[in-house]
Amino acid sequence: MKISGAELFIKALKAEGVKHLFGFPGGVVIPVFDALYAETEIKVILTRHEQGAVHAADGYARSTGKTGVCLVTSGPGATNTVTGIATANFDSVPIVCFTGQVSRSMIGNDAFQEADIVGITRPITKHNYLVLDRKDLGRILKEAFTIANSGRPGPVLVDLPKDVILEKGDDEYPAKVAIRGYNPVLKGHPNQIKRAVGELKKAKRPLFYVGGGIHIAGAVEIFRKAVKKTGVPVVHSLMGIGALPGDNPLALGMIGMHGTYVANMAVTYSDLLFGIGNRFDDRATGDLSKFAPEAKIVHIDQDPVSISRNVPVEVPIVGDAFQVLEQMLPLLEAPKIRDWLDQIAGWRKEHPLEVKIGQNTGSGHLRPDRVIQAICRVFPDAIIATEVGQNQMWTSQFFTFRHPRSLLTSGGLGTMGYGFPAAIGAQIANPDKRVIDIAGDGSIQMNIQELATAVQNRLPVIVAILNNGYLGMVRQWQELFFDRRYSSTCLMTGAECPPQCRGPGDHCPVYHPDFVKLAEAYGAVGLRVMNDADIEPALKQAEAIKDRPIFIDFLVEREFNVFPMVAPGAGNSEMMFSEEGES
Ligand SMILES: Cc1ncc(C[n+]2csc(CCOP(=O)(O)OP(=O)(O)O)c2C)c(N)n1
Ligand SMILES: [Mg+2]
Repeated sequence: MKISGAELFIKALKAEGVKHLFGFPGGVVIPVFDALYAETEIKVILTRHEQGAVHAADGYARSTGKTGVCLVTSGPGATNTVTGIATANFDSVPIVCFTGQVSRSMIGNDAFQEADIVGITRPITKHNYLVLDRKDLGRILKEAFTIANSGRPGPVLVDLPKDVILEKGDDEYPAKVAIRGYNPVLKGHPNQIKRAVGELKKAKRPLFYVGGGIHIAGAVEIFRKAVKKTGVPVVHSLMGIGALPGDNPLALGMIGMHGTYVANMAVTYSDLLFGIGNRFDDRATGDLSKFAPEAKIVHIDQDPVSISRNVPVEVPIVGDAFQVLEQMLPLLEAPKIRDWLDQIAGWRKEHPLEVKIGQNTGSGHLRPDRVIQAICRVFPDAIIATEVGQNQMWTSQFFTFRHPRSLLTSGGLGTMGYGFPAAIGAQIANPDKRVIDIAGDGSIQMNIQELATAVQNRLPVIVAILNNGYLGMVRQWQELFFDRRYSSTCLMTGAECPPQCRGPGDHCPVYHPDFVKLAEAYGAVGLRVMNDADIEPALKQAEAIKDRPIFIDFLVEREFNVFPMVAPGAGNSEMMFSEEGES
């Protein structure tokens, strides 16, 4: 039977089990949206910006492991996806992004709304395609879904010229494709596995160091078994959060720039660092010459390119983290590490990451750490998204994550504006869970238009804005390294401000925008919290609302910093700590 390209597209989505598609229409993709018009199996979620569509597909994918799908038009629609695609690429998130393209005869003519999106996204996709022949469409669609969610997952872009969308052709959608040169290795090499097990057994100061790959591979449960069997303590990167419940005694926390003292000390003095699904990224390693100087390194990773890229690895194991751990588990033995565990307990006591009650810094504003701890008490099992900046780091420090895939955060690219649309995608994928975006007042404004998407779809996403009136993380760097010259980081600036302001004071204008009114204008609920005593009641009020998004504007202390901090260029053990009164 002959069907149009658009009809084959719908057939492919159904065959792939796609239930939700995040999109935004435009001229060349009208026929595709038309084919979706009467569809009941696939629900189209109309976002208000293409960046929102990609982040929503990303949040959908990260929270479930399923492939997120989006569809946008050519030209500006396509270019608006770039940040979302780069975000997903950096964090290995499976997405298939469909873009419309001008008709084949117009490509290269500077046609209306033409953009070379395949050229633009080549370095930020796992793979991308421009479909130039209708007879290739079925195969390309199958390849796109296969590549996105196998091996090390990532975004795949498929650019669909308008005339290919319209052209009638065969209706075949292959059940399987063999892709030349693409064969992800899943099982680890048995000899390497034996070597790794041997190193772990004889180590005196071993550490597991896990990254996002452990969630992607669905390896959290088996990893927890490995930890139980060996008694080896665990540190993680930002993306590895949730691999071990944060309150497990062997969980030392995050390493790197805003890692815990105990994790950074342990990594510095370890003699065996056993990496699983991590990248040895610079935010985690600090100065490489001072990173784990005494450690032998074992590294399990799906992507051979990640191995020995930043640090030399003694025992490389290419493979899927789940499958490798499955091979390894029966062989693992517990090393004798009593002294090491005692030393770690000592570090933990020296600088605990805890908040001292009753130490407001004087301005009467809330402490962000307490807000996050309250969110954790009221919603211990929620899926948490974050924006980027201090809000993100405080969340990693003060929310106790217990479940895999429960933190959605832009780790590699650090994309402000990611959290809210990602939370929307996660809420659609997980209607029975509570999804909370812990946001900064700067970041939330980058995709604020998605409030309309959340209201329209009756999504009870909670957005907890840690409103400090600053692009706080940049302001923190200015405070610490640029003599408090707060250049372009205050979000409250008005005509009444002194030139070259160096901090908040009586002169500050009122907050703007008014997030409560803004939420209400969209048909959401807006709450404002200014006192400690009101934090939990506001969260409980939000908990009771199930049919609308809720913005909670937490007015936090304006100049509160994230500590400990490894200054840029320093080694992980060279941490800066807070001033008096902060923890
Ligand atoms: C799209 C984008 N632009 C700029 C930055 C640089 N940046 C990192 S953190 C930050 C401040 C974020 O401010 P806010 O959202 O208020 O969070 P806070 O640090 O105050 O919690 C900025 C500007 C970024 N990460 N992403
Ligand atoms: Mg801020």
